[in-house]
Amino acid sequence: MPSGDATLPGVDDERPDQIVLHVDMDCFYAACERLREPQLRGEPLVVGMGYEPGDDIGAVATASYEAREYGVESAMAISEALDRLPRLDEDAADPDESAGYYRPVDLDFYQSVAAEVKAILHDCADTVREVSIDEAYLDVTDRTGWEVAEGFGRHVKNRIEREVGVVASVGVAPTLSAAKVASDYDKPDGLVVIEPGEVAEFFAPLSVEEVHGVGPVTARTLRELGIETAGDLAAADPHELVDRFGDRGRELYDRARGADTREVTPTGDPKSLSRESAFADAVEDPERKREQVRALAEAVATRAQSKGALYRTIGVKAVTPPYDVNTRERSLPGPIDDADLIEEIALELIAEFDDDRVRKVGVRVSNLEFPSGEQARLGGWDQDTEGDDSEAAGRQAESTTDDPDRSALADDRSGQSSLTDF
Ligand code: DCP
Ligand code: MG
Repeated sequence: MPSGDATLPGVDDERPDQIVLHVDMDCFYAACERLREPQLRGEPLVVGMGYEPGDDIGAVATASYEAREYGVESAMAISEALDRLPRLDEDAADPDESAGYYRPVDLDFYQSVAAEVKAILHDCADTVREVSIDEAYLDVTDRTGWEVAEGFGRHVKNRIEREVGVVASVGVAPTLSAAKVASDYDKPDGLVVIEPGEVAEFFAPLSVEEVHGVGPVTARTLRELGIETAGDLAAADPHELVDRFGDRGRELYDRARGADTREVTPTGDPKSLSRESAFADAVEDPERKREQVRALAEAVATRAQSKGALYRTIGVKAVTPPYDVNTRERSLPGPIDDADLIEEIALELIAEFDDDRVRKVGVRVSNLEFPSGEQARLGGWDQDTEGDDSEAAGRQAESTTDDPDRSALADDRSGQSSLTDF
């Protein structure tokens, strides 16, 4: 829920009761290649997607940190990478010092390595949220304490390195977004702990791009407003940000202050499915609200059906100015899959707000069941991470992934999308 203006930066919105560990492997595909070709250790190494040995087609999937020194970056064309870092003639008697190794992507192998890492992570925490092939959040609240959190982080890092042979960067913090920033802060081979109460302070000097949800377009606009750092963003007038960016402005402001009340939810079955949508201006006309609710109800029903989900609870959300989030829900005697009923109940529930000015409406189904067991198989180490569907709630249009972090990259394209939980 959005925090009030009176909240001290970061303090009340953190969850000091929660210890989150974020793990992100260093130059993961390159690290995997080095497992089977140890002679590549310490060398500039580029792993190319759609790359064939000896060719100059494809794009860089990742580059070792040695290759990054030459300006080679993920997603760069291989031809461009070759301009910056020529391919080493591996048969030459006298190898060129300023050339590098190139290897094609072998996803099956990387997935087998990722599975070994994943097994260790599950051993180190009860709740693990896998967000991509090389990245996961762990809730380690019950496994450690703040006094010894650094040691715990080191233990996880050491186990991965010793048992699998690849290096992870680890961040420990009271929130998911801070843990992610922490793991990235001292890459490669990083271990950074941000303690409760220190998140806003830690964020302050970081550039705005580091704030969860700020893409290049938003960053440019923020710079035009004189906002360069997360600290500038945290100190900005939230109303001005809302005028400029809609609801997202408020969310970015909250994130810059370190506010993040999300919990680590396991990969796999979502707890709820929701869709929400903001009006350009607050709307009073009940018919316009109903129209929006009908569309959202249909979208949620379709979504639930595609996931094989039955639901027992149907809810709506109405955000009234300035930022009051009102939710209403109704539970049914048993689990159902009935699009008409979602619409009917959602319309009944939203009627309570007929006379209110409403900035945003949402529809949600919860108390989910997956009778076919389909979902459990879908939730994997890779991109299909629906565990916390709330993050996807703001994006009415389907995007390629519901992973909170990756989806945030798309924010610049999604206009008035919302990162808020519902
Ligand atoms: N990847 C890809 N294409 C991209 C980005 C990443 O194929 N545009 C693949 C290759 C990476 C892996 O995903 O090895 C993990 O992505 P990361 O963003 O975590 O990048 P790395 O692990 O390679 O490097 P870092 O040390 O910065 O985490
Ligand atoms: Mg990585």
